[in-house]
Amino acid sequence: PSPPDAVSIMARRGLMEQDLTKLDVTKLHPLSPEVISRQATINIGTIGHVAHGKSTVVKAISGVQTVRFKNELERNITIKLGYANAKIYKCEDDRCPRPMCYKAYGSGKEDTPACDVPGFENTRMKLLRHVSFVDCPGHDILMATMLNGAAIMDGALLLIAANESCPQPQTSEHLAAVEIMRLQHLIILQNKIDLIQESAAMNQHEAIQKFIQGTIAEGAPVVPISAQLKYNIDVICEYIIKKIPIPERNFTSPPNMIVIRSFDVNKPGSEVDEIRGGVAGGSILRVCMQISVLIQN
Ligand SMILES: Nc1nc2c(ncn2[C@@H]2O[C@H](COP(=O)(O)OP(=O)(O)OP(=O)(O)O)[C@@H](O)[C@H]2O)c(=O)[nH]1
Ligand SMILES: *[C@@H]1O[C@H](CO)[C@@H](O)[C@H](O)[C@H]1NC(C)=O
Ligand SMILES: *[C@@H]1O[C@H](CO)[C@@H](O)[C@H](O)[C@H]1NC(C)=O
Ligand SMILES: *[C@@H]1O[C@H](CO)[C@@H](O)[C@H](O)[C@H]1NC(C)=O
Ligand SMILES: [Mg+2]
Ligand SMILES: [Zn+2]
Repeated sequence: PSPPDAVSIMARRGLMEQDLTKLDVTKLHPLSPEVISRQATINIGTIGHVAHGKSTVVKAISGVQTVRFKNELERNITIKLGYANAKIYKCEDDRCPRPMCYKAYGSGKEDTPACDVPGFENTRMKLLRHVSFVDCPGHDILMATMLNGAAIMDGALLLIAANESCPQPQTSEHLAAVEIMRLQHLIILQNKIDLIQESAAMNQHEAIQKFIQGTIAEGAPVVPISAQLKYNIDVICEYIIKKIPIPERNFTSPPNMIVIRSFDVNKPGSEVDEIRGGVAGGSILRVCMQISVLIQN
């Protein structure tokens, strides 16, 4: 479609109008409505021990299943860095009770959906953040992959399974890794609380506090959740807004992209003259948002 059609299609889908001929790049900000309508501007990692629920919490927040490669599905673990975007909203009515007034949807959602809290259905919600998840593998042999992902994180969710003792080996290793990289903005998620009694959860809460004492995570919020049952996902949204600051982004400086993943888009057995290059995914430094680029050969 010609550009005016594209603009009107976006408007019909409830996205902010974006007319490139009128856009003043020097005035853009990571929270500009015309930016976050289409593009995530904050990168949030998920870290922690294998199978503690990193990919499940990303799915609960964004609606996107990050585990999609055949070998990942077979083994039910994350192998490559997963990628999923989510829009985070808050109800416009200040009387709407928290934490229910916070809500996340997938990236394609309109910018002003209706609130779904009973009694507030006629109120619109406001788009406050558009975040991009960097879903790390927790398996010990995939530590190098996790470190790649950590390079672009602005904040991270540290997942801890409530039905296992804390810390497990990669709980400590991943925390040490982000500590070395001076990633300060962490939210700890005590996951799988559907599997344990309240008293056990309280005991583990103490163990988590002891574990993070003296680390970069000291003082971080510890939120009990069930990623699978989507319990307390709204609390995570509230903390993402309140605890992970807006990174500085410069929309006019020359782009510099950190590549953290790559994909082969060719079918196995393709002839040489059919080969179409590949896809590099990563984050543009200075603007720093996750994108994928098709490299033509
Ligand atoms: N009961 C329960 N199970 C959960 C919960 N969250 C995740 N699980 C299960 O735990 C298993 C591992 O979840 P994943 O989300 O794949 O864990 P992960 O941390 O992404 O695993 P890796 O990426 O391989 O490190 C899956 O079978 C999930 O269904 C939860 O809140 N409650
Ligand atoms: C794989 O993970 C899904 C949820 O992500 C879960 O429902 C299923 O039981 C798991 N399968 C195995 C074999 O662990
Ligand atoms: C914790 O829960 C998971 C299911 O998510 C299960 O596979 C695992 O064995 C449990 N761990 C313990 C120590 O019971
Ligand atoms: C953004 O980068 C450009 C070019 O590198 C520079 O001139 C400008 O001052 C920067 N703006 C901000 C707000 O840092
Ligand atoms: Mg995973
Ligand atoms: Zn509301």
